[in-house]
Amino acid sequence: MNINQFQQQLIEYAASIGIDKIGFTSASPFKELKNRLIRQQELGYASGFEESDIEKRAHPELLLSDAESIISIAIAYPSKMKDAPKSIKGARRGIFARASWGTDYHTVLREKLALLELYILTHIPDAKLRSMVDTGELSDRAVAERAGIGWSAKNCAVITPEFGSYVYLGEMITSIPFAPSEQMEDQCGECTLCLDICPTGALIQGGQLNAQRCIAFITQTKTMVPDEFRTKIGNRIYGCDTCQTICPKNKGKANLHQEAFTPDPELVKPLLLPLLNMTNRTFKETYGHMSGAWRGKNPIQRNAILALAHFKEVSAVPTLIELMEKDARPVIRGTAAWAIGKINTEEGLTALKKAEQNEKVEEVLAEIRKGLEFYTIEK
Ligand code: B12
Ligand code: SF4
Ligand code: SF4
Repeated sequence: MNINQFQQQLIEYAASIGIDKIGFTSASPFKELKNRLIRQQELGYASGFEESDIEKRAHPELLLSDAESIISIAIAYPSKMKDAPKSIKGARRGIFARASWGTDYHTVLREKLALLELYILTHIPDAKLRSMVDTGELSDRAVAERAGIGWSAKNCAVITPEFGSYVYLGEMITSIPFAPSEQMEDQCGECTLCLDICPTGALIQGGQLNAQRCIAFITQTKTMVPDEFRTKIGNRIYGCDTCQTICPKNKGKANLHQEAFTPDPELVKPLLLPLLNMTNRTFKETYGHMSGAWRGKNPIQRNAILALAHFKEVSAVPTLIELMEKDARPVIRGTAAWAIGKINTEEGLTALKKAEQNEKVEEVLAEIRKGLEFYTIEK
């Protein structure tokens, strides 16, 4: 088997099964990444969602014996939606970030990687292979950057010249000595638009994120949203795209060709009010196929309450009062209390005063009092 010839064949096969970009790198350790991961942890900037074993993250040879190379793949996802419904008074809507549009990308990329594995094994039966997407040990971005898929940009994303930053990444460690692809030059230059626009100042400097301040992270937590972020979250109910939508390298990159990621506008820009009373079962049936559903319905409902507060949606007050009085989850009761205060109706004031007498959980009581404070501030 001529490896160079097979590599070319593999590149062609990848294109034929809908992989938008493929690159190759050696399986040597990711030394710079290792230092960076240690530093991020020391600074308290990590999210906690990433693999905690830094050795495994930096050393592909620990994940596959005889590791020689890593194949990196990128699949583009859309930045534009057809027939987006309008968010209007009385019918306010939230927004799921683009990375949650259509079918969960983990499913799509894993299927493509499984096909690639099959193809390789039919030609090289004794090859050792190990694929991963997002939830694996490796840094998908660090692999993609070294495999020439794109450059590591100031907004942290790996940006491709063809599809902008709107690409999902995955990889396969292999025992085959494929030739490495050429790395790409940084193309951010002097631009700092993403750093300037980030609503929470989460981008500390080009390429460095404090995940604890990043709205994409905050929308996925299960606790009360810290006060300073409650208004900044806007109507985002999952993820945040702001540092990508502002990026000039994404201009004109609609990426509509991957059908699996075509969004259902009613699902990715859903009405907020119906979300609040959704059962677990309905949530799973309706949103279960989207990547944004991975943390369950609770964070989505909490974020939907914050979005209604953002719009000061008066018609939501009766439902919010019901949640504050009856919901079993303290985070939902507390967030509803805060939202009622923010929306600031007379009906809300009466309900908050009553709740102050009845609520037993200290964390929720604190939110009820914050809700009441809005009446002294705003009237
Ligand atoms: C944890 C995590 C998060 C966390 C933290 C994000 C972060 N920036 O670290 C949170 C929840 C905030 C998050 C948010 C998002 N995420 Co995320 N996330 C991950 C995950 C699981 C691990 C990332 C990680 O380890 N970060 C730690 C940092 C230190 O490493 P890194 O970003 O992986 O690698 C880069 C840096 O280390 C840098 N670097 C290394 N050394 C040095 C040295 C210097 C000096 C500098 C400047 C940089 C530098 O270069 C590497 C390559 O770019 C990956 C999947 C995976 N297994 O890799 C997906 C992943 C990074 N996420 C992804 C996406 C799409 C998103 C969102 C856009 C989703 C959304 N719309 O809300 C946002 C973007 C937020 C942002 N600005 O980064 C994609 C990115 C695709 C791409 N084109 O880049 C990934 C790869 C998932 C996937 N398989 O497609 N995510
Ligand atoms: S995803 Fe949003 S909050 Fe996070 S760094 Fe980008 S703009 Fe800032
Ligand atoms: S907005 Fe500018 S600095 Fe930020 S990633 Fe895009 S090109 Fe780079």
